[in-house]
Amino acid sequence: MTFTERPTMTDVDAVLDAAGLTNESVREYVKYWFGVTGAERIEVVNASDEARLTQEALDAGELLPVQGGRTFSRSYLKDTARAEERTIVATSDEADKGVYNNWQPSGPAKENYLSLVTGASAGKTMYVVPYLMAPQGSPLEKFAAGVELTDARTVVLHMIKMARVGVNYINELAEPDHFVRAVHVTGDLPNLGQGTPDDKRYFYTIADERTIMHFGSSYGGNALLGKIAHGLRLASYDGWKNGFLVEQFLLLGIKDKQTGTKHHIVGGFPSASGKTNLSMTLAPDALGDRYEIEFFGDDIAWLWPGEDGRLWAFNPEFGVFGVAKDTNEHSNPTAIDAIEPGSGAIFTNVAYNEKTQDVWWEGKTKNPPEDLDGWLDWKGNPIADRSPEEADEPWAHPNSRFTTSISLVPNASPDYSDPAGVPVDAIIFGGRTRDREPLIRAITDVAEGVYDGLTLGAEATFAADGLEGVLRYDPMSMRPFMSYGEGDYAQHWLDVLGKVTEKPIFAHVNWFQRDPEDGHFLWPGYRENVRALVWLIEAKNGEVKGNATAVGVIPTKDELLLEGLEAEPGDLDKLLTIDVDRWKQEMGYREEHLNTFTNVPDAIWEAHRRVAGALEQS
Ligand code: OXD
Ligand code: MN
Repeated sequence: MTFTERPTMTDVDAVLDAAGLTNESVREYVKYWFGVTGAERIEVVNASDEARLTQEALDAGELLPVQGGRTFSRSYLKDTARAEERTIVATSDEADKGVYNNWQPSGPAKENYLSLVTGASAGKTMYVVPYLMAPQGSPLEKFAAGVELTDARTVVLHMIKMARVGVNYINELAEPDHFVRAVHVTGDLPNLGQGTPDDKRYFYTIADERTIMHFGSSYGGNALLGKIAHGLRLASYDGWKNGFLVEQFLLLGIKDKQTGTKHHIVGGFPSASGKTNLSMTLAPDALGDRYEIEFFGDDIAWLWPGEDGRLWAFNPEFGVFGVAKDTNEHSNPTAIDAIEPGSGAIFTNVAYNEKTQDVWWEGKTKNPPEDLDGWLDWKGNPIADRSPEEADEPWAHPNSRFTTSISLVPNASPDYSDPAGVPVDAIIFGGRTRDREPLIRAITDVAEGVYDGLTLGAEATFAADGLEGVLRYDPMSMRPFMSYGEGDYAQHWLDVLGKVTEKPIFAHVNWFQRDPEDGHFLWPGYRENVRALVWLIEAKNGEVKGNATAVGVIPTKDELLLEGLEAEPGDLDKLLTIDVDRWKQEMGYREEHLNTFTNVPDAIWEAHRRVAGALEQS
């Protein structure tokens, strides 16, 4: 039920009644923000509204049709990625301030937000999107319920794919007031001064009040509040206070078809280090008779110590919001299947052909389509009209995305929605690095594993961003999502794992090592990466011994399953050794990095000194 004139509060009650939204706390919250934002209409959303809302968005020109019942949206051209410098964690306690969380006191933050959004949704519909960031019935369900209020229909459509959406998820909360209040107001995008000193965008997480207040974007992590603002940033604060971990981790399973056993791996990778591709991978053909990879999630894991003494995990998301660039049959065949005609996928900021209703992005095929007729770049400009100077500009935005449902990924695990979660056998980290990091090094000591996660980093993507050989550190791949101090975060990791009696094994992986002479990649990557993961599981189970080094245990060549692998034997030798001098240099950078944090636990410094001492002796 919608209104053409701004409804009175009585009418709002009628809308909420008609939608069957009975949770009194939610109703109050909805009415309060409806009053503040000045929206003209109000609508409560369930997942079953997807087809109707899609049609409305197509009719309104917010979405364009893509062959096979899929859709395409183009965002405002200065609104194409998360704005980390505009993202703020606010609480009432200054002790929550960290290096990365842009902490502010919550009082002024809330006041500023109110002034920004008062009347800012005039003329628009306020969509009420009740959601759950967990499989229903999970032990962490209490922390997973939320209600996003948004004035953007495309945001609603993304939320329906990315989260479990519906009134049923919030009507019967054990504690009716215990839900995340997630307010999203788009604002007047062409007049927000993006990137100028007068930038009006503010993305606040009021962590200790479980409230999210975002203004000034309708893109991705800035706007799909269930995913990043709640599912990662706010939930990690909840986890700190309530004994669980929330990380930007993939989650996958390896099934051994011979023995019938399953093992589960979670892992953190800084951006552009292949996390989505790894999470959705298949076993290499040569190992396919023996192993099957099951997909659970490409971006977020919640982890907790179970009563059985193991570490358990689930993916709180319901969909995949993947970077389109370089997604193709070779790099990520299961993603390609999940966005085929009939999938209902939504593409954002890719290149679009207005005549054939096709989409394209860099790396989808080796070369762009030859016939330029109808092709528009992500900004909507015809490719055929480009001047010679513009010829090399990408067709798609580098952060263009596809959005699809986990259930459409062909190797989605039958257990991905199991409320019990799955037990975790291994925790891996992997930043893109051209040297120093071997293919895989396993770490059994928990403090050394946590230390390794805290010193995770990747090479700056462009040489100009940083010094050659110096990493951009991204602890546990949580740098943009840290909600409290890094030292406390490290201690929390130690505390949670301290409760786990069957410890997962840690490992650091690197698929990107290059030959120092000619720069070629030493490892073929993609599906072949599964070989390193199988070795890791065998190492955890004591089936292989490897070679001990100062920085962890590295596989011997015989232990890796190499059947069908196309790699130079010499390359493999380089991948399975440690460059001690480079490592010693790295230890100095690590020390500087850890010194930027306060309250780093002694156990972490001891781990650092142990590794440094072992390197000195190698
Ligand atoms: C991200 C994402 O921004 O997953 O990290 O979308
Ligand atoms: Mn992510």
